[in-house]
Amino acid sequence: MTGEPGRRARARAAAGGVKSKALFRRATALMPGGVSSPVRSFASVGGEPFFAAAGRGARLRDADGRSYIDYVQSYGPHLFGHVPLFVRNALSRAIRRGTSFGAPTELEVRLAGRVASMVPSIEMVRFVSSGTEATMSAIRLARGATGRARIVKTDGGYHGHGDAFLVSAGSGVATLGIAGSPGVPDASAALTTVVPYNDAGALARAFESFPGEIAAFIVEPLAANMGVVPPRPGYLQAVRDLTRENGALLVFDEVISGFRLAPGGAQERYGVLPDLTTLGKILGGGLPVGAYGGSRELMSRMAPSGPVYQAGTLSGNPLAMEAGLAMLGEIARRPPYARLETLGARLEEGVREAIASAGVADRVTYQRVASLSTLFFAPGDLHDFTAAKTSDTARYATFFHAMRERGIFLPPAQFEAWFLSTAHTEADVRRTCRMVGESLGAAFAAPEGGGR
Ligand code: HOZ
Repeated sequence: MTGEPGRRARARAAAGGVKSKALFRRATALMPGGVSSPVRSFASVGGEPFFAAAGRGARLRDADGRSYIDYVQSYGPHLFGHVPLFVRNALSRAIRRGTSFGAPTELEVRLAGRVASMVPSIEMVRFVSSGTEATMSAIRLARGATGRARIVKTDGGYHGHGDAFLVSAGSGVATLGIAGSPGVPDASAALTTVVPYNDAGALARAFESFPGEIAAFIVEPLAANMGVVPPRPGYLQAVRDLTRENGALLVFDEVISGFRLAPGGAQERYGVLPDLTTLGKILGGGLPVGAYGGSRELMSRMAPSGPVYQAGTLSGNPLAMEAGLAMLGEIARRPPYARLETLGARLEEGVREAIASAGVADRVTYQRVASLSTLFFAPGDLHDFTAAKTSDTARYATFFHAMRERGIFLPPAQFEAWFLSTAHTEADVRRTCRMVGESLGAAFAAPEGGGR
């Protein structure tokens, strides 16, 4: 899929495609907000979403035939772009054998072996069907193993939509300005303590306030659901030491960072090992999958080896396992990290030049780690969610639409990451940087950002 929108195409894009509009009308009558996950609705940037028809490599085509350079990449699974050939081949092999069995398969054993050999802290793993399921289960295990009920998470940290995590959460929760969620019982929310990201002192104080009560501290080692906010030097080691000293487990949510920052994820990149790790996204190569893992001793507490219960009809689904094996196999055969770093550095350089040329360096910050980045409409180095939230989200909305009209699909929300894949080309990146320049102009032309 190619196609660079000229002025006419841009005008069409601004108006929204006819087919997407019709689909959205039907969808809103049948599904809440017309979507299966809130961020897709464009609720925080205004306007109507386009409907995806097909993806290939770095490109996404919408229902009206318009093509975008895609930096959403399904929010992370597509490390090699949409449907790389090796995933397609693996899936066509797998589907001939069956879609789900309710019995264990060799595929699970092979994928578990790969995960254990790649992720430094994992000896045993349990497969589930989503990142949310992985984090919910990891916390249940942490509570079961420690006999404690309280968990600590970070402000703006997002760990899926389990009750325990919908307290000061990032991602779609932050985007929609929802503090928590009706339906989460107070008694459940009361067991979650929130501390700022990148603040080990605050975690130390939480341990002082609740001595002997905290089962686990769960954290994205590289925060990517408040936009991309890297850990400060020493932060991850400090929380490792604090959890150990206080008899609590450290849970790294690597649903986004797993296999993306290094074969062993953020724990390999930063050299700090958690007790439990949650995985998803890349692990399933675009199919619904999640996993959690840790030491043999800890994981053996899960049923049926141990008493902590968790189960799933589609867990270890053979199609997802095949796609996962294909992804991790490709990572082992052709490690993508040097290429992603080169592309990421080019993108960063170009975006920084665009920011400087637009004369908005005092109002915009670009933060990047490897293939993950965010352009914040706020100044300075941002270290936590309080700082990230100072972003001018109305300007982000105008910027998002200006980029979309120019054929670049960014997350329709300020507090999400841009995802690069190995399928993006240098030309894609150059074009993106030019469009960033034009779109910053549009965003700052409007007195208050605008949105739609
Ligand atoms: N959990 C994804 C990363 N923030 C967003 C996907 C979604 O909420 O639909």
